[in-house]
Amino acid sequence: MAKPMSDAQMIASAMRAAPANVGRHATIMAMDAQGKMRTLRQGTNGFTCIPDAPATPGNDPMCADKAAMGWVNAWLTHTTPPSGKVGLMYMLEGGTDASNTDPYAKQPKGEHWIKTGPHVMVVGADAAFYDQYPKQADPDTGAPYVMWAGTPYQHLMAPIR
Ligand SMILES: [Cu+2]
Repeated sequence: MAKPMSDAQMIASAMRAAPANVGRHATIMAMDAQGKMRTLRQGTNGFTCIPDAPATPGNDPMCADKAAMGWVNAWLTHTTPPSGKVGLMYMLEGGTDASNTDPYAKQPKGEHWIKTGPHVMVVGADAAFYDQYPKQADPDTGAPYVMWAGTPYQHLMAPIR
């Protein structure tokens, strides 16, 4: 694991997840070693940005609106995401995920990490929304695809470049 970032470094990392004008006014939260969230800076625009997760090989800060943050918290606590709340998340630095099928995989099982370039995510939508998109275990990450399909945490990964 990389050496821990300072609070200032975490804030800078988190803000890079979103367009500058969103990151600037966002709340910044970081996860401690126990997986608990800590507020580094209070924001005003309803977005919460989280710095790169050092446990994954890629640089993957994220920035979530209020509904998406509820979804993130549900994922972290293994609870059911609130229903009927569609959320938007920015990951403009891209991301790496251990698995496209297992929301809690920490390492790829035999296969490679799922690498996605700069993208936005849509969480909490109806199944019919996700049914429009591919759901392969090893997706083409250059076009929109569903991550963690068929789980309570399925979401759309939509590259923007
Ligand atoms: Cu993502």
